[in-house]
Amino acid sequence: MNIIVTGGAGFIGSNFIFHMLKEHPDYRIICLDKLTYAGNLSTLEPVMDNPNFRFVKLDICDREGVYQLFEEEHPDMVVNFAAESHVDRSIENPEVFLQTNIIGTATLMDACRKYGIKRYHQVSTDEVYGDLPLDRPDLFFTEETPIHTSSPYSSSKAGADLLVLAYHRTYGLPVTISRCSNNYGPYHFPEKLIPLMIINCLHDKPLPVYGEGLNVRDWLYVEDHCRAIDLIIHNGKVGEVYNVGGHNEMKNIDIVKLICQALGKPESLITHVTDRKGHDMRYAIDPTKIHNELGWLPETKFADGIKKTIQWYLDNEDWWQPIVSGEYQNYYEKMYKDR
Ligand code: NAD
Ligand code: TDX
Repeated sequence: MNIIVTGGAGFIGSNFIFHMLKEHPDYRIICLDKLTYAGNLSTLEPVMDNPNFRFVKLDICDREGVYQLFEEEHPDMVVNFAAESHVDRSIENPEVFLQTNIIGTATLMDACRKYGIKRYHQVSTDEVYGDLPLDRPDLFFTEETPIHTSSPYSSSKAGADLLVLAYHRTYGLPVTISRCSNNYGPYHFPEKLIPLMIINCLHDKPLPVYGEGLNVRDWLYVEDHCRAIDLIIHNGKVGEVYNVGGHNEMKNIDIVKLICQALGKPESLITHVTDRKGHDMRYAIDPTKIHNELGWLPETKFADGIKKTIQWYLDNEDWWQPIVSGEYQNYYEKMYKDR
């Protein structure tokens, strides 16, 4: 089995590559990644010498390059993680989100149509469903929940999802889509909530909580997401959407307090800053379908996952220090200085 994994130098894509090479040692994995600010080649160092792994620096919007790679590799499957993924950046500059997340998805699927494919899998997000109110804990996102997006990021992901389903209906492309809740774990880029709070804590820097910090996210350990995608690409039904989440809802402020406590830092570091524009209130996934059809259940409890994640950042300063001391500082200054 030859699988092209796009966006494999990012957070979830790299964890997925490690998972696949371990669980399916006879598969060949070709990682296609543009290496944007969020892509990090050093993440893939542990597998670079694996004869069943190849890295190719390429933009998923580069039609010629993508077609050439298909001619060289004859992939059986494509799993598309490549995306601009940060909501705050999409609020500052939507255009690159439309380009990569929508045009890039179409380019990959055109290659799949031209050369033939057993499966195209789109890694999507629960953010396509918009948000749920805090006072209705009985409500969850199911696969039938209408698409109702809030940010340029989620709108671009929703646009891609609609296109994926259209390629299935119009051209018969064998597609599946997974819509997962917030992931956390090793190799999470430091601009996102959990790694940002861990690293700021370690530097005794203020911990910028948007608004009151009452927004709720449904956190899933990244390895559980990778297992879900592995199951969907092998056993999922073509043309179907699968929600992935572990019923682990937490308020942002509680996550930040927990990180302070785990690192022995005072809660006085917490600084409430101006809220995110259009900030989604609550995400909560109903994972009944993937459980009933594919037998998937999350394995890592949040209490264990967050401990492992904090320990990983303590043990892997070599990975995150070069990131936070480079261009990231300009980003941080721009996003947080006058907030
Ligand atoms: P990330 O930002 O850490 O990684 C994205 C990767 O894609 C990077 O390696 C980057 O270099 C690459 N990339 C960006 N533009 C590209 C392009 N034009 N061509 C080729 N490569 C390109 O993102 P992540 O958090 O790992 O998310 C991966 C996927 O999962 C995304 O599609 C995202 O929407 C989805 N998702 C993420 C979460 C989450 O909590 N992080 C939750 C649900 C779904
Ligand atoms: O400094 C911060 N302070 C803060 O309060 C940051 C970076 C975030 N937040 C809040 C905003 C959100 O309510 O924390 C919550 C989580 O924020 P992010 O880590 O930016 O994630 P989110 O916006 O929920 O989106 C993530 O999950 C869904 C991923 O980035 C998306 O790619 C995925 O689709």
